[in-house]
Amino acid sequence: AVSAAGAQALPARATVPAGVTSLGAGVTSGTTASGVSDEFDGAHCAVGPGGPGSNATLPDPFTRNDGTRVTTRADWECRRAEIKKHAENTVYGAKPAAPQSVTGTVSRTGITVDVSDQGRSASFSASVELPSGNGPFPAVVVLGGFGTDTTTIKNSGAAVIRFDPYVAGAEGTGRTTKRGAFYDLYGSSSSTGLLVAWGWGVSRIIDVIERSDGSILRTDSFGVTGCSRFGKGAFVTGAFDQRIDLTMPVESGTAGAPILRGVATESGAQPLSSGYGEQPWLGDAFGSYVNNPAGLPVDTHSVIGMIAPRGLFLMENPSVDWLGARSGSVAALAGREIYTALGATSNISYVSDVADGTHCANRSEWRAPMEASIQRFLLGSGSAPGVFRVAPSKSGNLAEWRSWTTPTLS
Ligand code: MCU
Repeated sequence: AVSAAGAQALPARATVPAGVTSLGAGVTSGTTASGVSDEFDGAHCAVGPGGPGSNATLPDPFTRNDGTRVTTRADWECRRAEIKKHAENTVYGAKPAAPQSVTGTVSRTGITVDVSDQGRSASFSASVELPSGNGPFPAVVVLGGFGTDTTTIKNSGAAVIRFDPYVAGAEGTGRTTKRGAFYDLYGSSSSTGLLVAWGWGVSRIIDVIERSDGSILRTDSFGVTGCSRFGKGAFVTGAFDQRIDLTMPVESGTAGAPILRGVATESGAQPLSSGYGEQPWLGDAFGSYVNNPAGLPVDTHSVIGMIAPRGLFLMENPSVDWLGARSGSVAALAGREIYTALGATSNISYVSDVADGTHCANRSEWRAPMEASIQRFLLGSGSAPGVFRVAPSKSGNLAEWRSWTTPTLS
């Protein structure tokens, strides 16, 4: 039912008993285009202790904590759960299980979210821009107000949801004085960094849409994008919510897609100390790795593996050294090995051979792959672009960064 204000009122979300996947029983929206209906499909996986030892090159994403290697595609679900735990513990901080209650409204112009968990609550909103034509439309959440080609998103047939990440996690705070909706619920000294807090905000927007009647926005088809610091946010948002069918980080730099081990030595790239210290984007635990990235049990190629085999289109700018595009290309090359093992090589695209060197410019080179990605992963038509074009000036060599091979998974 649509109220006088044009917004659909949503039923309160049931409290989820411990051990039950948050959006399981009672949710009628079915699986997303990516085939996963949950924010996280590995809640049932037993994640044991252990992990790779210190390694100057990229840890083998296919070797489990217990030292065995994955052999089937089905194994990836629980290997992914191990990677997620390592990534939370050492890089980003933990993303809490879905909150006890999420309600809100979806209208043709905006979304409201009311969330509460363990006696604390917060509210926020985002604006909606619909494309032309008849809905319901898939939606791409655009983090932040700059550097995203929203015209191409709408021309491709998807709605744009403009979300200000700072309402979920503000910049300009110390690590024990964090602010925003996420920290209203989980505490101002939460050790979770802003990137996960931003992704948590997107996940709650998805909760509201998923529970709406689906007449304006589709309940099962979501993308995320953003540029620069919001490219970091888009990357992490896509990794930590498997309902997102398409992740499109733009010029994300250190703490985004580029391998952390790489930006530590790449000439001119933002150093890890700066990526950690400029804003509390990363979790507090990363402080121990700023001068020791070799000690990390994961790197961003593993985070790409959290997104795999869902749609991913990485966009980078080779003209600004600070953005670490060479390390970005290594992340994409190594991450693509995981897509290949899962039989989905063409679901990852990478384009950095762009002419305009302006940070966060709209680029003609990205238009066609973005359109094709939206059509394939959000609308289910056409084929995955599978483009991989690396700027020669910032082309990394995967062989220098790994000692593992890519298994053939049954
Ligand atoms: C690439 O993203 C960041 C970068 O990490 C920061 O060092 C710089 O201050 O801001 C960039 C950004 O978000 O630019 C809009």
